[in-house]
Amino acid sequence: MLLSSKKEIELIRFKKKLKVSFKTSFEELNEREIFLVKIKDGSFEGWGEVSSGSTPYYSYECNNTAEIIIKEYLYPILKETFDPYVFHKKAVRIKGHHMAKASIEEALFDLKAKKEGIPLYKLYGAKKRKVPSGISIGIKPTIDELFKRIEYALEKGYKRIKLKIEPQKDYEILKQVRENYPDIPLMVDANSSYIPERDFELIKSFDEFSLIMIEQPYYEDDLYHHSVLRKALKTPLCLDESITSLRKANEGFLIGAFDIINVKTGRVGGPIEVIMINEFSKKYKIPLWMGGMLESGVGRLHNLHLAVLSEFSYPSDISESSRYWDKDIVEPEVEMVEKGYLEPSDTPGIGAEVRLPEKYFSQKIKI
Ligand code: OSB
Ligand code: MG
Repeated sequence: MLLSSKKEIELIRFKKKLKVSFKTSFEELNEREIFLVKIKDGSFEGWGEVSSGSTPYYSYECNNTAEIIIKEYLYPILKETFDPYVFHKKAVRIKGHHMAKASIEEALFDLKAKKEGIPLYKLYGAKKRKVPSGISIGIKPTIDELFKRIEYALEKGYKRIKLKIEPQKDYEILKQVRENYPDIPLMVDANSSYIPERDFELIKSFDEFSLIMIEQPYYEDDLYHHSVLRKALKTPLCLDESITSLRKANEGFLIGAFDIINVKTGRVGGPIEVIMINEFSKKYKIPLWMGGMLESGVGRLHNLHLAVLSEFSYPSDISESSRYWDKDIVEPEVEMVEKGYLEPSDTPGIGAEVRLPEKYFSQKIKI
């Protein structure tokens, strides 16, 4: 009896080596710091992931800020409730820190789904279907290394290839890629590294490459210049960093700042906000797709259960476990169910067991 009433939150951090280094316009990573939260209620365990990574270079959040927010401000809410909907409402008061909030909300939903014996996607009211899987390729030092990576992606059956770009590492590279691969489904992601006053014409020149979309060229807090660019571009414009909530999706829609949204569970603050953005997008016919943050299997499985929501149409950035790690921490690992497609499983919750590495840093807090 005593044991089964045991409530606890555990914060787990460890470094994990990436199989292939990943360079974006903001950093180069050879390993990723994984930050998991586990919430225990009796014999049930819910898992969530802080998707920020260790640096505040993608957005202002990082694992250290998330740890403070969880311990100082989210833990007190957990003392009041384990209901993810009530938790969400009470956490609204905390400004920003969406990745911290999302990790707890994910763990609470995983816990709830496991208690009810159903997979997460059912709890979200989604229908199971196959989600087309895409891959994000980092900036490479040579064109041959980039071609090798493109060959890998094509061989594995990924439904679209996203190339990371930054000023100077863009036009010539894209030209060579298109000369060698004229027909592959291709897009680019600039991670807010272009400057409106300087790079407007340069970005417009990418129109000649028949890209599916251009993702986040300008600063994350600049919806206005994206709306100016969108009107001048033939290629659809997709926003990632800028869309931090349903409110921002609405604001961006009203001023015509994007055609497509890359939805990330962490960036928007958790599953409930993702579901609200899905409803909004249904109403205004905005295409969505599920992004990624190089999460471990825990975060990616959460993303996968949300990627089956109705408005998610373009291939996701959820790739197989083997694209990131020698061995993922979930069992079974994330694998394609058919060439180029992923599908959430019907096992309760995220649908996998978590296998932590031998060494990790852990803090347990009784609730
Ligand atoms: O901008 O989409 C991004 C990874 C880390 C931070 C930002 C981004 C990315 C990716 C990789 O593009 C997506 C993934 O495979 O998880
Ligand atoms: Mg992006």
